[in-house]
Amino acid sequence: MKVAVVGATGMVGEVMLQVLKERNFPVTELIPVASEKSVGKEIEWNGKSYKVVGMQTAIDMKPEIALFSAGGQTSLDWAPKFAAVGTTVIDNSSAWRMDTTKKLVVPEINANELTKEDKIIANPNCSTIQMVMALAPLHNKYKIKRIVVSTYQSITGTGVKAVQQLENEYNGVQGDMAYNYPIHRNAIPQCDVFEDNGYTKEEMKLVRETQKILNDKTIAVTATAIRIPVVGGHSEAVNIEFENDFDVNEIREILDSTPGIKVQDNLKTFSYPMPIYAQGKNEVFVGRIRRDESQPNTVNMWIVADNLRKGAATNTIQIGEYLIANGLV
Ligand code: 11C
Repeated sequence: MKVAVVGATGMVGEVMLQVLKERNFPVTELIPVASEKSVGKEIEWNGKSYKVVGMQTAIDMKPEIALFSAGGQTSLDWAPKFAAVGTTVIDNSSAWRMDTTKKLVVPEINANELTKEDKIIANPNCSTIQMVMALAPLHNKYKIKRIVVSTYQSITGTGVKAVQQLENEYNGVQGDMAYNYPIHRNAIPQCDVFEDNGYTKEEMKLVRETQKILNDKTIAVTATAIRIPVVGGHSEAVNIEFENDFDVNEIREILDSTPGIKVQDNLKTFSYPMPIYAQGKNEVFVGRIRRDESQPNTVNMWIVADNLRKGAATNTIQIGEYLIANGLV
């Protein structure tokens, strides 16, 4: 496969290149693509050196697959141009996720919706992916009525400027701010911009994308998204009310046997997921699974994943793997 990585020099782009290599993605020709200021730069990948090219050059090379992580506007402007030359675009931005003509895919859940005609495929938001990974098998078994989620999100979700801000504050150095406030020793109750209803975009992504991926608009979701000074991944405290009753051990068994999920839930050994250990891993980690004793048919759990991996690069590449395995590209 001729594979373009659009946004190759960005934070997610770099992880995409790493994951492509780790998973032996069948790349015959790699096309690293970035904005004009990075064009001509050399990058090393899998023992070879590649020159970064611009968008139009990449389109002229007609890649079979383009993995996009270059922001929403870039994707709106350029993904259709790749699609027009026959490239299948898998896009990591929010640009196409809620477009009713585009699929929003977590391969373990709904890759079977994909067809050869899908030329622009949307990758969900990181905080949504890790949550629905744990919820989908439970929804199938017990039917979810309502989800209350609070997130504790890594600064890597904001990008390299935020990582720099934390480092500067930690080292007592003045520098550019990615956030309106200090992030070191802080928790900021704002991820992304506010919508008219008083929720942030990140919170509303958890509502809308969950309903779309689980293909059920009746699921009620309410979210609070918090940025914390952590780099390894996003954590989520999730309260789930089902239509039907459940057994907590059965929930553990269902999650444990779901591909892509690892249950870490042993109180005797203080085993529970944490971002410091999720960093660099492709799985979604689930623990602190316990019945909500305040109301019927309700469970609490703690879900952690590396937002740059399963939340972004790994999920995008898994979509590509599915397309190839099923002859859809
Ligand atoms: C964050 N979830 O951690 C965001 C980053 O819609 O793809 C990714 C934004 C997106 O702030």
